[in-house]
Amino acid sequence: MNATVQIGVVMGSSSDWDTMRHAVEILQQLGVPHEARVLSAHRMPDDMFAYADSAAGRGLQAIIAGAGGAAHLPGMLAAKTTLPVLGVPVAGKALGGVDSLHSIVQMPKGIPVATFAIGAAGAANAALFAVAMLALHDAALLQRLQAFRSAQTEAARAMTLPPQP
Ligand code: RP5
Repeated sequence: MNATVQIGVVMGSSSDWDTMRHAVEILQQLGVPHEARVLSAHRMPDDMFAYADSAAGRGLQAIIAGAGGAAHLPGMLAAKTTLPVLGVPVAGKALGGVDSLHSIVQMPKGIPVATFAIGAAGAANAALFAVAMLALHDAALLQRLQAFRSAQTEAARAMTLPPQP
């Protein structure tokens, strides 16, 4: 039997996957039950609302939503659910992701979206933030998060630079 999915990772297009896979990889690495799917605010609005309406009832604890351009997916999900929504701006070709960042971060008062950095770092950090929230009530997950941090610290300490002339 599958564990109850705790984190939903959704994105506006399959073209967002190369960015959003960084969130999924973190969740896989830290053993968080999750799901990932395309869910477009503009191309499939009814599906987006159905997803938001059913998310809490299915046991989800947060939704990570990535989109590019006129990136309405995170904000419209947040409008339809009280679950935490973590927004990831995906970089498009025309405006480099600043358009997506502004679309996601400038929410009206009352409907929050936690907005992360543009691109892969934002996707990974959204997943790490979701893990940190879940770890408040999951000691085993907290241990895995701490081990992840320790490994990252050791990797940084082991970094070297090219020989200097
Ligand atoms: C947005 O439009 C998606 O999130 C994607 O970033 C962007 C382009 O989508 P495609 O035309 O590549 O499907 O809705």
